[in-house]
Amino acid sequence: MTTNFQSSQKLFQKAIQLIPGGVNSPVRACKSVGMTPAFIHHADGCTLVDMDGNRYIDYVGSWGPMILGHRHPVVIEAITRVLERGTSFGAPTDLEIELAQLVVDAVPSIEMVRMVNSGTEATMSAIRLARGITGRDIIIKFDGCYHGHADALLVSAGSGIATLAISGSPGVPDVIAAQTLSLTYNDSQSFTQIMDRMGSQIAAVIVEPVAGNMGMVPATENFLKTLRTETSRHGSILIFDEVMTGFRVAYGGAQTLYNIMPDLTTLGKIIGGGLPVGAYGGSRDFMEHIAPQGPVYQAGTLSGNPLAMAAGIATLKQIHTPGFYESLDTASALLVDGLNTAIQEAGIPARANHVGSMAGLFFTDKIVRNFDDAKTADLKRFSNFYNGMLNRGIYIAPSQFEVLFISSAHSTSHIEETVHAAQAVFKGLRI
Ligand code: KE4
Repeated sequence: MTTNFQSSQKLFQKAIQLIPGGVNSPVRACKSVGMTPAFIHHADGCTLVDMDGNRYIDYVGSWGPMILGHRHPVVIEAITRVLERGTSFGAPTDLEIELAQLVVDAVPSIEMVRMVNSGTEATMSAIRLARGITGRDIIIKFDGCYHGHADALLVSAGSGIATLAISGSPGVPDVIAAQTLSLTYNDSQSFTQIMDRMGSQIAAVIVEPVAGNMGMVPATENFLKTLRTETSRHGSILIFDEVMTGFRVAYGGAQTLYNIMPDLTTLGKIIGGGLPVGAYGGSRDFMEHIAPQGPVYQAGTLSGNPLAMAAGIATLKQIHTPGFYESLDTASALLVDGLNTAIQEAGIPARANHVGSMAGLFFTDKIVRNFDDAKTADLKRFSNFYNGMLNRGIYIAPSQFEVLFISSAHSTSHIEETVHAAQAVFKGLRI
């Protein structure tokens, strides 16, 4: 049982004097679950330790990058080795070629790739490239999907926007927001109707192939096939935002699970192994539009940073080993089956699911297919679940509209301990 948060609370009081909301990313503030955040001292494997010495089994995994768990030896060794060469040169290195080659070999729709420093930069750049190639302005996204905080994409977004129950953001000019249509996820019919009406004006359609920012909501195969067919028909660019799903749900990303090839793919999280990396890639023909080869501008001081490249290379090499994803899937199924059994025993309206090592838990008895379904979840009950689990040493995302990540560091006993804690907490959530 977690005993005290005194050090974290003292630090939070200092942090809010200096940093907006005391955090450098809103969802970390734990506002939606009525908490102040635990300040983390260190991590190892699947365990986090906060500043008060409380230990947690970690299912946030830095919001996705830590598929190997924290401080995996091969990652630490790679960073340490490259550190001997320096930290940043602002010039090309062999390491960027090595990571680019790993990405090109892994992701079937990518022939060329540009490294950036975050998922936001990746999606923002992919949208600019799509607009540059097509000469069109309007883009389509889907309610509840989150693609980072670029102006064009903060419309009806998921993740922190959904968590804070805000529709978009002040500061995004109406003229910019007006260029973004946000439609219903998994609704092929409404998408087709819009494309029939204005497909020739659509620069790009961007989608999370397995949504992880409204909770975990997989796309139906029919929906993704419709996006592919309609964008091809109208000359629009299809972008799979695989910042979360890339190398997570499969080594080649969700596009290899569905066998549907987007025109552009955005990546992040796992390819940086815990250091800041994003990337966008696609066919040579498309990517050669990017400066300095082509006219579409995009740049970054720390893009391709040697330490981040080293962490990404080590991570991808380590996860591209026989049986890695199968064992992750087994562990994830053990967790989800355990949670669903505990839910049934407690008789509460909730449901867990997973795609590979991305798991979701909704406090609603509806089958969740889109953001409106997700919003039927009982947020108070989620908040009580969150607090109960944290007090039992289980660290999940402080939002109903996020997912749980399982790493190769989560052993069967960690999963069993998690299910045991959930059994106790679910019982306390009975109506
Ligand atoms: P970043 O700019 O945060 O690196 O990536 C933005 C992004 C883009 N696309 C997808 C599918 C994403 O999930 C994200 C970021 N994910 C959130 C968690 N749901 C990051 C956590 C946070 O905002 O602090």
